[in-house]
Amino acid sequence: MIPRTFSSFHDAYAGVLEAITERPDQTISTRGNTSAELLDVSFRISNPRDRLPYLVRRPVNIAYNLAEALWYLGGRNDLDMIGYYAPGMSNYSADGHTLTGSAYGWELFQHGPDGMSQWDRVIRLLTTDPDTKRATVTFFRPEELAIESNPDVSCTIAAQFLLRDGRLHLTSYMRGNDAYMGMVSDVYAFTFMMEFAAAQLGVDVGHYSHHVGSMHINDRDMKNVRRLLNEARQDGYQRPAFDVLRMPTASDWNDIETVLAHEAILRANREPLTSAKLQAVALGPYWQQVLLVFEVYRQIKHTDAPVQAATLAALDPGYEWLVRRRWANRMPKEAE
Ligand code: 5HM
Repeated sequence: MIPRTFSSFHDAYAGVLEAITERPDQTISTRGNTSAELLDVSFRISNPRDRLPYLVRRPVNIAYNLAEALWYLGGRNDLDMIGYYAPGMSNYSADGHTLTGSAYGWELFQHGPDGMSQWDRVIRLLTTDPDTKRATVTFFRPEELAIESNPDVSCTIAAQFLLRDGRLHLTSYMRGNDAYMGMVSDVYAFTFMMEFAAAQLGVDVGHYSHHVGSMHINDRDMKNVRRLLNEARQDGYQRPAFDVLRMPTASDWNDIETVLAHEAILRANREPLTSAKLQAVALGPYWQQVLLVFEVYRQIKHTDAPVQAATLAALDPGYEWLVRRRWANRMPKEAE
């Protein structure tokens, strides 16, 4: 059995991967993928800010994780932004320009006939009726299955905010989740948005719960998963420890808009983010760090040179750890 509660996603990740590799319910083969599958997987993370795995065998693309969370918060569905961080996303786009099922932000922030979005309504509900059981947003739409060979059917069915004892919890419900790849970015983005919602409500962050009907590992990833588990399960293993970043409670939509505006400049390679420019941006240190990650990614995507030592030196230690390992071949010579 997978333990019900983990303190961090790092621990949950290894626990879920181990359970699927060691005790899968069955092997499935659907839409060109053969996978080991475990049904009805649920776990809770007691500290949702501790939302990243720190594994040398799988240094996550932190630029992608941040970009996806912001792409959602920006209410977007364009392939331009998300495809820059994950070129493979183009396979999910039916028209080559937009995403449908994966564009969770589009579902969250579209305005309905009442002039409000799903997000607006749950924030209002939680404000007026804090004990509500109704603060639910839905992503999966029945029509998605009516489209023949739809490349992008929403994997997340719904998510529910629960405000209890002054803390905001989030529970998400997914029909299917790729435990090796998709789960990392899904948990990252959902917990990031939950922290932003808590800031809007002026309450503490509670716990995050993840419920999945079909949790699976694709056969093509199995070798990497076993190597990763060898790392996490070796005798005396201790995960790298970093101070968990806390989104400032005063964060608001201006921060999101400012970050997205600068992200677009960096993505288009219009202007590098020098330290003088960063200091002039109207953002606090937490959000400046996000831009620094995007600057690292700009240097990687738009130049052939090693990432600048000064940019790395300005990064938060946890981000730096990930960047150095993810793009080891792009680090400056004096790097460790
Ligand atoms: O055949 P199906 O539509 O389930 O294929 C999509 C697969 O992408 C999911 O089963 C899951 O393995 C992965 N996925 C994920 O893990 C996709 C999305 C996009 O909504 C996601 N997480 N957020």
